Amino acid sequence: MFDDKKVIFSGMQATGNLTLGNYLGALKNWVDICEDYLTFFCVVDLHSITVRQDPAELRRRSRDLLTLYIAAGLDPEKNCIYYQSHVPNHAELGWILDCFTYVGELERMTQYKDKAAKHADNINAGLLTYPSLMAADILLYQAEYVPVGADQKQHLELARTLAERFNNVYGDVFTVPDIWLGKRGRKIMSLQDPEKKMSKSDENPNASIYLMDDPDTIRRKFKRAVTDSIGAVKYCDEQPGIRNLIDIYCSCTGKSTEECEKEFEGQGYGVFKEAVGEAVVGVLKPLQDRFRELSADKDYIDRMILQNDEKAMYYSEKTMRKVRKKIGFPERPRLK
Ligand code: ATP
Ligand code: LTN
Repeated sequence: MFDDKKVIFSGMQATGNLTLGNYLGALKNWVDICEDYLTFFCVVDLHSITVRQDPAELRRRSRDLLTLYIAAGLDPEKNCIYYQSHVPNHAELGWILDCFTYVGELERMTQYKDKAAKHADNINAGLLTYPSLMAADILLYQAEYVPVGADQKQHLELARTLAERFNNVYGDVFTVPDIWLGKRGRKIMSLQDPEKKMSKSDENPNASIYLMDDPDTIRRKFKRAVTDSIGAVKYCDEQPGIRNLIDIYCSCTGKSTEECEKEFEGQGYGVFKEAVGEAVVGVLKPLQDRFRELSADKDYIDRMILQNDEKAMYYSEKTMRKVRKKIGFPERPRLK
């Protein structure tokens, strides 16, 4: 809580091309819920370097991601949209929380295990301590709610544990955050293997819809989406491919599962897949147009970056002053 307003914090990494999963699981929810809260939406570039990055590419992608937040409908005059690396308090609190996190807790994280297996030649300490930095991001702004996809649940639980652990030693310093899962789109699955989540690092380009895919590519990918031989548009466990397509369709159109099942009753998968493709094009096309427009307006984006850096510094510094004092770091002397 700051200024009598509840706080929302979330972030995304600027690595790889964003997918429909990132949009429906996270970004779209941010836009839907941001009203009435004090909000911070961060491009978490410190997190990105746990995996080796090309510098020019990282810089470009980070800028694109920040622009995309705005293109998706987050007004940067109202929502604090900024780069993590511009606010050193993230790194400082990250270190402090490292000292309150047990190695065993970090080694249990499934994302760590997955990434360590994938990058066996670079299992660096940052990959392991990633979740305490993520906790720092959230606790720095006293966030009540963190809108993310279901895959981030384990990290959020650690953030809660660390807030409680710290508060038990030093009194009430941090707000204990809650995960905010959207009603739909919590876990969008791969179009080629509906048992796997849609991921920007999937090697098969047909498995994911990228936010910048052109309309024909989107239509084609849905046409090729893996379904089953049952032949009915029904939301059930036996039909994971169809269930995923229903989730996507409802998420993009605002319709309910029942409405969708009814709409496509007695119709083949071809008609349904085409409709899902059109629904996604209808959502992504305006986003892409707005993105291109904004990208061309360099001054506007630069101004928003500077303005929001200050805002993020202002609020995070409030928390950090308290933390430094509680821990026992010496105050900066003031000369008379
Ligand atoms: P990678 O696959 O490379 O690990 P990612 O696609 O999971 O990356 P992240 O940057 O880790 O992307 O996630 C950004 C946000 O998008 C998070 O809130 C995450 O929960 C959400 N998200 C990612 N994939 C999905 C998905 N398939 N369905 C719903 N939400 C998702
Ligand atoms: N780990 C998150 C990205 C992230 C984040 C955060 C999300 C870093 N810090 C703080 C919410 C709040 C992911 O999506 N991979």
